[in-house]
Amino acid sequence: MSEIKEVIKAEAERLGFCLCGFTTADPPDDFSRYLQWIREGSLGTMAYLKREDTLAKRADPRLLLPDAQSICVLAVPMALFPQESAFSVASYAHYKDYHDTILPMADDLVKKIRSYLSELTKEDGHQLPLLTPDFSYRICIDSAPILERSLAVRAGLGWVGKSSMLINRKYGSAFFLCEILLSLPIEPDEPYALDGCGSCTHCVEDCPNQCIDPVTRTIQADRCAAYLTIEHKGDFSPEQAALVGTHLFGCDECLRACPWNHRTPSASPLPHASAIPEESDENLTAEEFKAKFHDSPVLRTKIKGLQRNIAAVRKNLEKGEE
Ligand code: B12
Ligand code: SF4
Ligand code: SF4
Repeated sequence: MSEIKEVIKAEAERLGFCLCGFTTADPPDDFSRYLQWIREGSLGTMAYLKREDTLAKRADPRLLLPDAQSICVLAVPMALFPQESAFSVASYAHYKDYHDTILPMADDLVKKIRSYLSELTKEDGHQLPLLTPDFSYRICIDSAPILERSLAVRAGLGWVGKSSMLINRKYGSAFFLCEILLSLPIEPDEPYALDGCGSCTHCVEDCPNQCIDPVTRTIQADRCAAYLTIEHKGDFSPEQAALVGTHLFGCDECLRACPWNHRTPSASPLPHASAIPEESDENLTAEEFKAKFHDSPVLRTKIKGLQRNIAAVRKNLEKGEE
């Protein structure tokens, strides 16, 4: 059983995943932390995070794949790009939309597992009832209702930092997570039991909006510049516009502040987006916006959202000059 795990880990590395660990498909112990965060109610317009059906799935991943027996948790590294403009753009927006680019990597891994198990079955000349090549699976990347960071801790990838980011000793926190739920019974890895944050509070101090709670290791999302510039629907109130600061799209301040990211290997297998947002995008037509950002996560804000962000940043920069 552990041989298949080693085969999958080696294949994951070959495909460009920097981390790969396994956990069971059992409900995560800290769903209560999620519920508490929901109750505190700093969701802003992200109401989808508290829908009854998706809460149930976060509480029990087997609702996403009824015969799931194990979960393969993977990470893909990204570089933290230097900020070249006063209108700052999160590093992940330098890459093509990661939902689209990580999916084929995970699909390839599933194909490799299937062909490995087919070969094994042929070689052995008999059926392996538990490790069948006819296994079922489900890939989750960000948008599925699953507690990605909790499962990553349980699969041994790292710890949840005060910034609420999942951090690994070698790769810091500049990476994306992806899970493959499998009907195969693969031996789980040891959960990550250490806390690499210690007495550090750099992210708490550097967060421009003081929205990090170092005790619960969650953030007050409706004050977070990443939320406001990516997820917030509708216009900004004057207070929200001020909280946007100089962030045109997303925010990396708590990643940049983290000492674990200062020695992160910067190579990423992910392809760069055709364009990154800039101040002059306020003049784009809807068609030009779609064409410019066709492969970028910026599409999520829609043209109105991007123009709203540009207007807020410009005003904040002007205020700073007064
Ligand atoms: C909603 C969301 C957001 C919201 C809210 C973020 C937040 N911190 O809650 C907003 C829009 C603000 C956001 C911003 C960003 N996001 Co986001 N986001 C999500 C999403 C969809 C859900 C997160 C969520 O449920 N939050 C609620 C809190 C309560 O849950 P949680 O963070 O998982 O917290 C758990 C841990 O704290 C855990 N826990 C486990 N063990 C322990 C131990 C201790 C001691 C403690 C205290 C807690 C704890 O319990 C909690 C419940 O499970 C996930 C994808 C997913 N499906 O999980 C991506 C995700 C978290 N985001 C991601 C990224 C990359 C970002 C940004 C960096 C993007 C950017 N540059 O702008 C920022 C970073 C901001 C930040 N500090 O978190 C990555 C993070 C990868 C990583 N290394 O951790 C994810 C996993 C997406 C992915 N597949 O890669 N995001
Ligand atoms: S993404 Fe920015 S605003 Fe949000 S918690 Fe991190 S530093 Fe604060
Ligand atoms: S900056 Fe310090 S406190 Fe914040 S997540 Fe990184 S190590 Fe932890």
